[in-house]
Amino acid sequence: MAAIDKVKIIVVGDSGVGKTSLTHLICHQQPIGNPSWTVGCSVEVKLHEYKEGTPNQRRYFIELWDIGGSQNHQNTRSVFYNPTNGIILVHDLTNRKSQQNLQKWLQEVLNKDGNHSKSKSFDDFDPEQFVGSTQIPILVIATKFDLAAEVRSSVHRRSSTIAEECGADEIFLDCHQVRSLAAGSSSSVKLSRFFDKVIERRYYSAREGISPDKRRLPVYSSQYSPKFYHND
Ligand SMILES: Nc1nc2c(ncn2[C@@H]2O[C@H](COP(=O)(O)OP(=O)(O)OP(=O)(O)O)[C@@H](O)[C@H]2O)c(=O)[nH]1
Ligand SMILES: [Mg+2]
Repeated sequence: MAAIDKVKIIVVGDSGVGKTSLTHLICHQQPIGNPSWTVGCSVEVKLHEYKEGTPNQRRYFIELWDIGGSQNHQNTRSVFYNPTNGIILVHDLTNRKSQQNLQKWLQEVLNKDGNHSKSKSFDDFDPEQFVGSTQIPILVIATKFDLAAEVRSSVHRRSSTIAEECGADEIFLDCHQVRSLAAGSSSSVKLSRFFDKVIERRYYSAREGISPDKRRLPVYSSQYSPKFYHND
């Protein structure tokens, strides 16, 4: 039997936003009861069917690297970042600061990627530019949807600024509910599409010289107009 290829995805965000709960739900299809703070990093694996339901369907391992968000480990966790094939940015809908901090997280991950040593100061950081140049697929996940009455009641759920700037999809969910990622739900479809994108970039990208499907490579930066930051 042929070996199964894998991709590595980094899961980052502030401590307590629910990264471990989310990772567990994705990989085990059941909620984790009482997660403890992640020290360092914990890796979970999921089997994913790439382009499921098409003649090109193929099985891949998705490695989710759940990074402990505590400030105390900021200096040591960069060893987990390089290389990475995709990034999941997690914020908590009951904690606005955690959303604002995603810009810092993205910068931290991309700076340590090895290709971006000429990075500028935090103030100069432009997610659109970085994402456009790295072409690493990004997904934004907003947790604690069950506790965010305001967001739940709005008909047109607004994506976070960082998701718009990165041209990334955003998923809103309650990590305690299996049905949050039930097969066929819009969240599950978005997640699956993100995994496909990561695999496509890693194994079918033009840069790798094996591109059976160039036309479908996603373009991240050009389709979004520049936006300024705001705090609401
Ligand atoms: N109500 C609710 N609670 C959640 C949700 N997701 C996570 N939690 C809770 O939030 C707390 C922190 O969750 P973790 O998954 O440990 O957070 P983390 O991001 O891994 O934190 P660090 O490991 O410190 O970086 C736990 O008590 C979870 O049960 C959610 O969607 N809804
Ligand atoms: Mg954790």
